[in-house]
Amino acid sequence: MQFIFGFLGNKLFTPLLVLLLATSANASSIVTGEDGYRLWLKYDLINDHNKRQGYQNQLANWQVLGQSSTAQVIRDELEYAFTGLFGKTSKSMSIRTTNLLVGTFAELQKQLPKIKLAGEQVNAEGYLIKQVSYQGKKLLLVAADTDVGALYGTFHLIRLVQTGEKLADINLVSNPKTKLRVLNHWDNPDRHVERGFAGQSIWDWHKLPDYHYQKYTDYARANASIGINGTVLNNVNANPIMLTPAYLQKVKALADIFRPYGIKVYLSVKFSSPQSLGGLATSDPLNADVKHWWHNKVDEIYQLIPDFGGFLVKANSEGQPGPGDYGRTHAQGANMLADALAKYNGAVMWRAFVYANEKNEERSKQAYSEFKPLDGKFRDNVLVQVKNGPIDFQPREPVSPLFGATPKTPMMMEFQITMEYLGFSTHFVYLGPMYQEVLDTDTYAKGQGSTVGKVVAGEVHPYKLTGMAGVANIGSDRNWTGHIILQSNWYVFGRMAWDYSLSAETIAQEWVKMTLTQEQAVAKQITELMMLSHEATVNYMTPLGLHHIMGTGHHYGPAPWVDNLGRADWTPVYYHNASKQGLGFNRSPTGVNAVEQYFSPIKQQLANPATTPEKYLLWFHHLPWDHTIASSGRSLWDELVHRYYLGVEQVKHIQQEWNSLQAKLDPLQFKQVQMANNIHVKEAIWWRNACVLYFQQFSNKPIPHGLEQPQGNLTEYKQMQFPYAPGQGH
Ligand code: BDP
Repeated sequence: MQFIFGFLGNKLFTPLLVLLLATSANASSIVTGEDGYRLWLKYDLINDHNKRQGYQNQLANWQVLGQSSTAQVIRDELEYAFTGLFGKTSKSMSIRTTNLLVGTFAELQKQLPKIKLAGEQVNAEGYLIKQVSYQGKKLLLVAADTDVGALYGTFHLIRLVQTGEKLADINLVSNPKTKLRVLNHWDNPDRHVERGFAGQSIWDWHKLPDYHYQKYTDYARANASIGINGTVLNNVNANPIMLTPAYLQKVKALADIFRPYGIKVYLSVKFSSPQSLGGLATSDPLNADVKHWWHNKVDEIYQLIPDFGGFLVKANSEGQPGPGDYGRTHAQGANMLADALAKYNGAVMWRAFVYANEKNEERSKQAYSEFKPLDGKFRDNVLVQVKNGPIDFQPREPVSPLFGATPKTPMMMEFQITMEYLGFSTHFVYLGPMYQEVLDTDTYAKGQGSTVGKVVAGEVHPYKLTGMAGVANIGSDRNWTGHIILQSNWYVFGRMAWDYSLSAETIAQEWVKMTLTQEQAVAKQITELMMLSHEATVNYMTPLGLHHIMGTGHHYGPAPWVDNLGRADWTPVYYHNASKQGLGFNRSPTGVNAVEQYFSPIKQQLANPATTPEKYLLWFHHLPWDHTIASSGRSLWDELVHRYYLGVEQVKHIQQEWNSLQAKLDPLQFKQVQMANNIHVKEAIWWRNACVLYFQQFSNKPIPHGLEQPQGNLTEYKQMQFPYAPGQGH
């Protein structure tokens, strides 16, 4: 990267970089192998002969009970999976020759009246996997209340085989801990994906409703395999065209494909649709014509899609219309839609990502101030969907104070899976540790142990509806997510939405074994890299609680110097607040007092730099450059620089370790990740150099002893422009 700067001065950067990478690539051979399309559902032959034989003896003669389309999906998946994993499989016709039986409790009990199954432990989407003795032989059962539960159980069983787990004497029950486990696609009708870095939208709206890509079915399979049961097809910055009759036909086509996989479709709606589509003079939620319009629209949708999930709404946020335009509250807006959806059991997911300039309140506090007073004012079929942190999907944020603060209103988690603030799709970043950090955070809402995971699952306050949403990283790229490692983020989101208590490491291990290698030692090595990767990214981007210092608009690369945008609270300088005196945002009681929104003892802990976790230090405090960092004894300046350098070393470590695995990995998978890693290292160095040089102007202190001087020149870093960076909003 430095080399390129030498040439470029203030010219545009991207095209030349691409050219250099292309000409330096090894063009002499065709690389074949796994291109990533099959995701974690690869089902390659199990290499270890004994293991393969063992599974085959236990499973290869199987039977799926029931006639529904979901039962057929289970049959198809078992046939496909076992043929791949074992080399052959056979559907069994009679119970005497069957060693794996899948079905609902009702169907299973008909076949096996003498066997007692603990069906009461299983909820509507859960399942039981159990080995029983039947007529002198072992029989493995996958049993559920519903066909979809049986499908989830089947995928669990296949996962156990893919990851080499033992099946003998298995007896497990699994129930999802949250009810709505949905992806949010920020996809526009023109196929541009806002904050998408994996090509275009996978939805080809133009060819729908008639043309059905295989990818739609494989998308449904992948989601069902991790328990995702809903998808919001379009961007929260919604285009009202989605609600027109022609587009609803397209939505119906997708809903029909997804239904057998237990996946409901939802739509993001624009609050002003009664005006733009219905020709009304207003979209005031208390206006009778407006209500009527929405009721009719909802009726029209359910005529086509009887199991339609409901609406996601971004209102009065970043220029979107909303009830506030008429002096109404978020609750009044949400309830009007909820009333229209209620008779069909549809839900409203109303976003809490709101911050208004006029309020003159610090941005991190606004969502809480707006929604906390509305607790108890929402209908039963409304969830408030809040981002994990109080600002905006930064590489690291403390949790939003809304979690736990609304005993009567379900807070639905919104995680970002797509890499908007994390280096797009060339950075090797596994988000499991970040999700786990958030879900394990104790809110103290009802005393110790009231973790965010439990709040979201309705275990702290008993919510009727619960949910978790993930902003999808999926696009038209052959490997779905632009980078093979980033598939793991889709995967871990689904697994944690099912069960917030699963560990990021366990999930990474599963994913690696299913996606990259059957070799234990290799899987362990890659898992370690994945577990390191998020912290590494925080280190070279935003260590010690820094935030919002990315490039303007596209959010690509460092830009801590930007100070001239439409609103102060869009600019990096507002957030890092660097001066000759020090660095950081004072959100303690001596500053904007954002800490007051947390429960005790968190608010007291965060009020004091000495008791604030170092990872959030500069989020909550403005500290002098010579402030001593407890864990290292270094000054703030030295620690900051050390962390920037550490981040780069960690990324280089990931790069080197990955390269050392060449002989062990599929050539195409290896190469794709290798190329991305090379970009990742360059960009981590870019981040480090630009940020260190920038902050040094204020600290006026030398680079700590033992660290190389940052290369490059701040003026050149500042002049870099990326007008064609992908994923921007428009
Ligand atoms: C921001 C994104 C913007 C989204 C917004 C949102 O930059 O594209 O529209 O979040 O979540 O992070 O509504």
